[in-house]
Amino acid sequence: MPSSIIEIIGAPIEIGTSEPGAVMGPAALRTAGLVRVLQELGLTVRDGGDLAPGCAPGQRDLPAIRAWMTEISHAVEKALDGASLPVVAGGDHSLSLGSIDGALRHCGRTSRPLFVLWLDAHADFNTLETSPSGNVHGMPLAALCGEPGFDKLFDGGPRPRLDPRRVHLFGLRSIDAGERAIVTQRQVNVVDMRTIDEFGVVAPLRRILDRVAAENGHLHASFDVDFLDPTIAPGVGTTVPGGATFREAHLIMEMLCDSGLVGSLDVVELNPFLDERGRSARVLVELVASLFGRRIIDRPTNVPPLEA
Ligand code: 4U7
Ligand code: MN
Ligand code: MN
Ligand code: MN
Repeated sequence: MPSSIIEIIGAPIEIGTSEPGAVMGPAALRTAGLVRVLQELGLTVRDGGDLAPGCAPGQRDLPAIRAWMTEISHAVEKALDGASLPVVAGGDHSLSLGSIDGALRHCGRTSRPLFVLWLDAHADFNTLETSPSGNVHGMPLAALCGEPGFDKLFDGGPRPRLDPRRVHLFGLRSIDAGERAIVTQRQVNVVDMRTIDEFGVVAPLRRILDRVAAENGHLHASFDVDFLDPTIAPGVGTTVPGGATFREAHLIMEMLCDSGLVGSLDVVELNPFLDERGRSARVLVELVASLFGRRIIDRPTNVPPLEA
């Protein structure tokens, strides 16, 4: 890992979704042991608690979105500037507007290209025009990549743009017609579930990691709970059948860990109100632990290692 200091940033928002409950996500992740498992790995964890921009609780208008995104962006940028690794605990996926904006600002100053690994059933590439729902959690990538119409979501002033060709959607299995056209036109990279069925997760992920490493990039991983199959993670508002298994997700986390490339992370869309006895929160904490170095044993055998 690039940094052994993890900074937990709670972003209890559900401003981008019509399904109430995601606001409880950060609390559920902490209850499931997010901080403790990382400390047990020997990492230094700073939990600054939940962000609280000065808008009223439950406020859902544009000024509230702007206030949250500015706050999240600043927190992520500051953590990265201080050589910590920010983990933004959501909260719905609109929070990535802030977290990736912050990572872009940091990367601009360090002259490293930002890559995004978007682990999600959805593309989240709708614009205000193409969105069938009007929910902002289905739009963050379009907004970050500079599709038109989004300026009102951000505070004024110049803002860095995410290069869509450095975005890697992974686990895709639900895409709307309008966003499909944009994803294709902007040459966004896609590893959909069909690809994972055919090749597994290892080969497609290795290609992505090799690319990031070759360009000395900063990798921002954005983990939407609905990337996982609903049978293992029911606690999310937008379940789609046919998602990643526990073993696939776990292996992805271990490969990300081994790569040492992940510089920032979102854990989003957990909806404890829809969860079953904390199952989804617990699975997420297990996966985060694997991403940050938990392994079964360091050297599993004394015969020569197997080659994949
Ligand atoms: B999530 C949807 F129409 N595409 O835009 C939309 F299917 O952050 C769903 O990935 C978006 O969970 C899901 O509303 C957003 C819909
Ligand atoms: Mn850095
Ligand atoms: Mn999402
Ligand atoms: Mn999703």
